[in-house]
Amino acid sequence: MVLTDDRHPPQQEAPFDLRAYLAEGKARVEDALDRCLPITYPERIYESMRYSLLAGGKRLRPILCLATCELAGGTWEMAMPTACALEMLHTMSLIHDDLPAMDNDDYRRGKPTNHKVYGEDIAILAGDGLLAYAFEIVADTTRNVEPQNILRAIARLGRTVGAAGLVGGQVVDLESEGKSDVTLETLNFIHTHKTSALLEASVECGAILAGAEAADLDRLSRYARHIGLAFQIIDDILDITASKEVLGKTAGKDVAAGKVTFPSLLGLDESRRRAKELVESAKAEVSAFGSAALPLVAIADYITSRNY
Ligand code: GRG
Repeated sequence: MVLTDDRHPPQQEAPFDLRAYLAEGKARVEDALDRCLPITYPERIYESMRYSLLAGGKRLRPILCLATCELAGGTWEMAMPTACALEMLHTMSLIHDDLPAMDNDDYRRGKPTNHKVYGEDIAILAGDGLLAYAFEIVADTTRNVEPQNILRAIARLGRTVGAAGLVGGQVVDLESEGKSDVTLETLNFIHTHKTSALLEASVECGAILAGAEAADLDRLSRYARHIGLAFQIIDDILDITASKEVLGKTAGKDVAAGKVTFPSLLGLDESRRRAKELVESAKAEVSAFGSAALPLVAIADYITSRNY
């Protein structure tokens, strides 16, 4: 069944309480993450994995996955293992990104980075442990979902973190370091692969698990691509305008490293304008879902209004 219905004009919407929605999503995801990764022998690696996984963060990726599963006719329970997997993959990428061989950062989610606490060797392994566990948890604990849809979600996650996604984006980012002639096209490649890819997978996996039709999935993919790029543009802006205390990570790193970013290429005002334009395009994509898309519409707006 295609979920959109263009025959009816949009109804007057009831106000949607995004703050309560995000708080509930975050609490449910954090409870599931806490329960799925108990400390066992060898304790140090589990402690290191839990240190970063349970360090906070907005939990935007898992919440998007829960939201699209519900939009497509499923439940939060059906999507919770995949939501946890997305947060594990995201956390893994942050741990590895912060390593001295990559971005070399000391501070993340308001705390010292994983390698600062556990050492580089354990931090690498904590990332690896989270990467592997993400796939195990989806395959092992997903309930009330068609097996072929679980397989599709697993494949979607694999494509997202590999060379076609996060790894590829990170490689081009590393290659671009210290270069002043990085083009907007290259910057778009980096951002769509490093950042948008996981947000896109979050949106798509929820809908895949609920068995969404191809046309609905396409619409959701386009929504995700727009919010993913907007998210990274705002990230670039916040690196310049926000403080370390608010961000929970080192501020001003891009400028200090001479990194080419959206604000460095286009200026702050034009970058903000582009992010807003992308958010409007994202909202337009999901408007045909009517009130079922209220969480996605509100999350799109939140992306440009967030301050961390
Ligand atoms: C090892 C398979 C493998 C992949 C890793 C290191 C790497 C390849 C990719 C780097 C990806 C990366 C760190 C992108 C930055 C994405 C980003 C904007 C992170 C900040 O996300 P928020 O603001 O953070 O949602 P919180 O803390 O709120 O979750």
